[in-house]
Amino acid sequence: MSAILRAPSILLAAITAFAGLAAFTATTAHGQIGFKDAFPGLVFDRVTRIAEVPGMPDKTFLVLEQHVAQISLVTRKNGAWVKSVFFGPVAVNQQNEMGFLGLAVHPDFRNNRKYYLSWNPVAKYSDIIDERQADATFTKDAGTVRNILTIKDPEWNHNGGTLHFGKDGFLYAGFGDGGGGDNQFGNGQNKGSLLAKILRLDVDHPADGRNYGIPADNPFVGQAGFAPEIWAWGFRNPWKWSFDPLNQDMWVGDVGQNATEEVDIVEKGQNYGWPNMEGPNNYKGANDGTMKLPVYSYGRALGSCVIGGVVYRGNPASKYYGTYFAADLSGHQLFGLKKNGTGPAARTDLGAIPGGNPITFDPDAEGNIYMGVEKLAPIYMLDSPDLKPAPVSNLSGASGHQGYRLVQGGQGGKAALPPGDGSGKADRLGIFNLSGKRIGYLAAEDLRFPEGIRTGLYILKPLEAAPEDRPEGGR
Ligand SMILES: [Ca+2]
Repeated sequence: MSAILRAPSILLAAITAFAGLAAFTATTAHGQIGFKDAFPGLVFDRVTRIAEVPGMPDKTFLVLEQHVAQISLVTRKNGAWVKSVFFGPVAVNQQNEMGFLGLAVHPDFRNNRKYYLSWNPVAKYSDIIDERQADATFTKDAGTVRNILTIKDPEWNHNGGTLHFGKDGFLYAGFGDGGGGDNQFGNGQNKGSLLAKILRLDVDHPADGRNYGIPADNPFVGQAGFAPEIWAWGFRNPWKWSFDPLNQDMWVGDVGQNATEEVDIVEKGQNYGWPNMEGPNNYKGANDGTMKLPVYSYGRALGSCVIGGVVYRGNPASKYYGTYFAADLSGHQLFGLKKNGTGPAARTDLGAIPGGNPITFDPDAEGNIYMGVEKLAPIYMLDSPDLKPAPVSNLSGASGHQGYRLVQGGQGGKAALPPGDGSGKADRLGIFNLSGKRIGYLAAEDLRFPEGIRTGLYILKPLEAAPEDRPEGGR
């Protein structure tokens, strides 16, 4: 990561300069993806996470600003996006890669108001995960905090810090090798260290003197020498990673040392090789025969610091459905990867990144993809006719009904369907899980998920009345 330290006075000047910013328009070549200002009129400093909050009455995001050390609430109000302070600013370590690094909203946030923040305090050095709570309005942090994990970290670089909940309800957290260079602290293959690892924690059931529980099916539970928190190991700096919203594949961008950047689809219990290997190549050792190869890697001609991205699941009819969008910090090129069976992923270059070094990609419930950059700037949204949600009425469902749409939702939240997409013509929509089983209904006029349906990815289909509950006088 490049070093950009900014004095407060410069920050103020930059804010002033941005006040008159006209609508951002990207020029795009044929077949390329453009970028538009996702929240016109708003700017953010070094955005490391753009997390949609499920179940809110208006579309709402929590935005993490790395060095300002603030969580901003961004909400759609009366047709405009409004930014307010949710939490902070607080004092953090502002050395380059440190600060506010990761945020995950609890799957049951609408009931327990809990969220998780990973960050670095001023004192040198540590990686912290805290559990925090929103207040009853869901628009501000309540001030309650419970430390989940504090890891001593020898250097300012290679901290990782990305957090996400899995569909299994457990919190996954990635951490780098401690920093310096060339794995100088020996954490890459140290099975007892939480650094250079992806961890899986049960934050709802603290046990055995820890502030979290160890899921019983974590891969190394009971194995001598292994920290039981470990889900996967052998990473250098898994700065950004994400789950494919459809199938939970864990796509990790692991930043390389001298020559090679790598993208892994991480499997439970597997070793990704650092520092024996850098990308697919032997580095300070060799593949011991168990180390997994990346699904994609690239050299210095294309960049020097991979920024892991997200898999697009916004529209099953799009040519980009299932494409992993990512970029390089210095390469400034958006690229797409598509998994080729079990073989390596194929890369397509999709356009120049505007306005700075990308540092995070995050999706919203409809599958739109947002990008944060390493300076004071707008948040961008990937923009292409191939990334628009398709009208329900234009899609054929396998069942022969008029159409379907894949949405994220649950827990009483309102399904976000664009107005006029045809779903309103049906009296109601069936909610199907990804196995095709109908688990409930949305009234078309209200579009609220029943409270009992857990937040997740569902298929909605305009539906005729089911035989068991046809209204009186119905067919
Ligand atoms: Ca570090």
